[in-house]
Amino acid sequence: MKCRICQHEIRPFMSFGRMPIANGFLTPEEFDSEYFFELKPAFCDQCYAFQIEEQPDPEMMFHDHYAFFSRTSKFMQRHFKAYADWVYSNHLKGDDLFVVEIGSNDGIMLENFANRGVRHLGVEPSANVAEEARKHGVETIVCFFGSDTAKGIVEEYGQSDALLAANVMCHIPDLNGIAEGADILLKDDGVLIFEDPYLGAMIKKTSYDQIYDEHVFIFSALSVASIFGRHGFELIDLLPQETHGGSMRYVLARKGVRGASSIVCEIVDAEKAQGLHLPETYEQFRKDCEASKARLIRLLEEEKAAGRRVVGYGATSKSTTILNYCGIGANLIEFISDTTPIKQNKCTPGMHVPVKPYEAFTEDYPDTALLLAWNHQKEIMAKEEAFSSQGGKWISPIPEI
Ligand code: DWN
Ligand code: SAH
Repeated sequence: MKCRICQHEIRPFMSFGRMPIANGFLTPEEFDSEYFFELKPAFCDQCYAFQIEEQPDPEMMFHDHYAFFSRTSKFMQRHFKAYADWVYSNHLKGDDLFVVEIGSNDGIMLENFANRGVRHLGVEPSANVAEEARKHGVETIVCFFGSDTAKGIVEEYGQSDALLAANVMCHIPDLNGIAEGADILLKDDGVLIFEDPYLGAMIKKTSYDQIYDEHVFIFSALSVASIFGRHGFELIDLLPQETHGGSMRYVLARKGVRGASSIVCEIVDAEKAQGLHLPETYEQFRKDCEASKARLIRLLEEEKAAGRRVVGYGATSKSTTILNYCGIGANLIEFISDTTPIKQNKCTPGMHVPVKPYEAFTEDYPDTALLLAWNHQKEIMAKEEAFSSQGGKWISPIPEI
């Protein structure tokens, strides 16, 4: 295969096997026509882009019945208010400000700009979540962001002061097109700011569940500097985040226009010390994934042998990789509870575990809960004190089983 960024010849270093669409929750009538592809990660040692070999077409993943609504986590609502406030205080100056967000989902971040009366626009291809954003006063257009979209926005609204994103840049295969779009859209001193799950955290925690169809890339400072450096942008700041199991916020501007923080060099050095630029790091990651898989299966089999009821908590996209890679189905977990209505009373992609409303968990506590939404551990542990204190046991597949 060729690297999506620099066209260098690269080879996958492992396979997670046959995978369905991670957010493709389905009914039994749809089992026969379910789509599968092989999930194989690869690393490019020329431009440092960690990527998957094959990604299904974007339209198969993002459409008018997309299953992920950002507002389901109260913690993330607070996070996005803080993100928006930080952008406003640190990167927006002057009057008649205009902010664009890629992948604005249900408006969780942009509503904070709307509330301040800042001109804003969300670009969101999944029509159902975009509709939810509009209900919160967030102006949204339903389409994929790219250079053509950027031209259209400039014609209608003018250039923007900031182009923002969260957990979407890593979903987009044509990042060269995104960088071109950013160049068209942004004013001369405009900023491109985005955050995504961080490669350094994924390697450290063996959080291989970050790898699924939507996540075509997992970024590091090294790769982001290299990808956007090809298009006249430079990294001027980096802010590590605890969200989604360990993320990084990247701040970019046109080369030479704004000063760069010393943290950029510090983090790049730390990434080299961690070996994120070396192929052998990914060989070790493969071994760590295999060991993690073996431990999780063994633990769930022990629960079953002891006659204990195990239920999954949070039908995350990430869990599609865990369940399918480890072969965990209704044989090992009874069902998964999730608060998202569109996922409820359907089955999980690939392994077809029933997804039930949250009440199915609280009304008849299992012996053990498999915490598939491990990235929301703090929020969930606080919410489920009653389960834990009556003897309920948790298994978290990541970071340590
Ligand atoms: O990058 C992405 C991130 C932002 O969101 C997307 N590609 C898709 C999605 O990934 P995910 O599905 O792994 O995200 P979460 O936030 O880990 O999903 C949490 C799931 O757990 C949701 O379905 C809601 C559910 N949940 C729950 O049932 N009870 C969540 C919380 C906090 C709860 O208390
Ligand atoms: N920003 C939100 C949503 C992340 S989920 C959050 O952090 O919670 C990823 C979102 O990006 C989905 O809503 C999806 O429809 C959208 N998306 C995917 N590809 C896109 C593209 N090329 N342009 C704009 N949005 C895209």
